[in-house]
Amino acid sequence: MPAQSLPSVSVIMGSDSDWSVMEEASKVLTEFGVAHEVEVVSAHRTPEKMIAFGKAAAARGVRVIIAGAGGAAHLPGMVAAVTTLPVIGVPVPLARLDGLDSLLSIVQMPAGVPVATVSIGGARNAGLLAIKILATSDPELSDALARFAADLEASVEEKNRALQS
Ligand code: RP5
Repeated sequence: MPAQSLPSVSVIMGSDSDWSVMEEASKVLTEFGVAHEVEVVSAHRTPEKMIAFGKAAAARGVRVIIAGAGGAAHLPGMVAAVTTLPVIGVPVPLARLDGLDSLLSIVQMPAGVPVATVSIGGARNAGLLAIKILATSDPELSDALARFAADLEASVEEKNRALQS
């Protein structure tokens, strides 16, 4: 496999049912040309896979892990416990409790094992945060983020002008 196609970001989720939320992370990574992988890894249903995955990720060249889960959302925290890589947690909203359960399961990590938690369903921001982490050592990605921010600002002003007219 050529070096440039090795995934820098790993997007994992507790179930394939999380994909409708988590695909927003994959989409923004693709927009920025960031090589990434997508995998279902369940803290409860495939615990041994989860530990092996977390322990091997850094050695495979992964630099950031985005982990989404819903309900009793233990995946981000458990993966963070077995890797030195930064882990970004995405609380996936389920049919009940509107994702508050997922948020609280992910955000209240004990001291020493951080997970950077985004908003409920905030997979796109998780992708952007992963890109920002990679951009600290990648000037091209940093430039792309600056252009992205300028476009965002311009789009707000455009909407503002439409409102005035
Ligand atoms: C969690 O259980 C998954 O992350 C998912 O959000 C939730 C429900 O999974 P399924 O029953 O839809 O497979 O571990």
